[in-house]
Amino acid sequence: MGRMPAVPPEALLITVAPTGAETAKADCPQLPTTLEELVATARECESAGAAMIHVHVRDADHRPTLDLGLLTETVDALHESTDLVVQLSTGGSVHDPLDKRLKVLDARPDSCSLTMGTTNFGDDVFANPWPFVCELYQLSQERGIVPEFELFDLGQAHALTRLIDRFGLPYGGRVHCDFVMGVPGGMPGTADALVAGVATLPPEVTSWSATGIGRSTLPVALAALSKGGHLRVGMEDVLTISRGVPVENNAQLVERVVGLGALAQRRPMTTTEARDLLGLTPAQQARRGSTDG
Ligand code: KMH
Ligand code: ZN
Repeated sequence: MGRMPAVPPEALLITVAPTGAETAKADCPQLPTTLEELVATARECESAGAAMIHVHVRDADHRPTLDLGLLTETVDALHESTDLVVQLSTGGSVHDPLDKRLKVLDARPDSCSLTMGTTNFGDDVFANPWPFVCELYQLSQERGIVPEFELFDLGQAHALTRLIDRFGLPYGGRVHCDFVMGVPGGMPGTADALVAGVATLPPEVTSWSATGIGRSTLPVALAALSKGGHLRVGMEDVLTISRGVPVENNAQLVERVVGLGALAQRRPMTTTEARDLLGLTPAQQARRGSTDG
């Protein structure tokens, strides 16, 4: 078992995933795609109850990019303007090459997403071959970046056992996973699939969250609360607040799950608690700052 965090069970980690790589700005003008929009969204979501942000960056034409300068500028701006745990996506878009996805860690986020296997992704393929998973994991350990293991399918939950057996625990000693459910090609966004996923997690896992894509957002959130898990929400994952009604902004989605959490007697986790949960203690962060220069 990993080193267990001292965060109380009523604390609910809410991660906001505000942008993603799939939706075009032209189709959804309220999607935060500029740095100013992203920072404003991050501040609103932090006030609403989010403690971590999962970030995809867009270029000047609002298209997804893994440009290292933009990624670094974004991490720095989010650290300056918020106390959120900043997690960069290493998944990028389905068109991003593996070598550029490894370079994301050069932007020095607190956390990085790390998807545990290849998934059909609509009509595309989200490639995560085993050697890439191993390389990204070892790089995260070397750089002192806490991975969040993204699980799109049951086999990926099982692959986490293989990864930890082979390379040991992540930096910080905690193991945090996120079930990404309801992707066309991955596991369905159902309570049954979540229960199977949680039962498959290796014993080293110290915390997990879940998100349901599109209309599976509510069933997955309710099932995750029932199982004592944490939540990810945001416009990366869902663009309607109810059938046919567009999401106005990311904070609206955060506020909704704060309300669901309250019904389940869970309150939003603070950013300090989130750092403890994920193994990002102040001492470790200070050490990272001084050794990485
Ligand atoms: N955009 C998807 C292809 C991640 O951020 O790590 C991959 C994704 C997962 O969103
Ligand atoms: Zn993502």
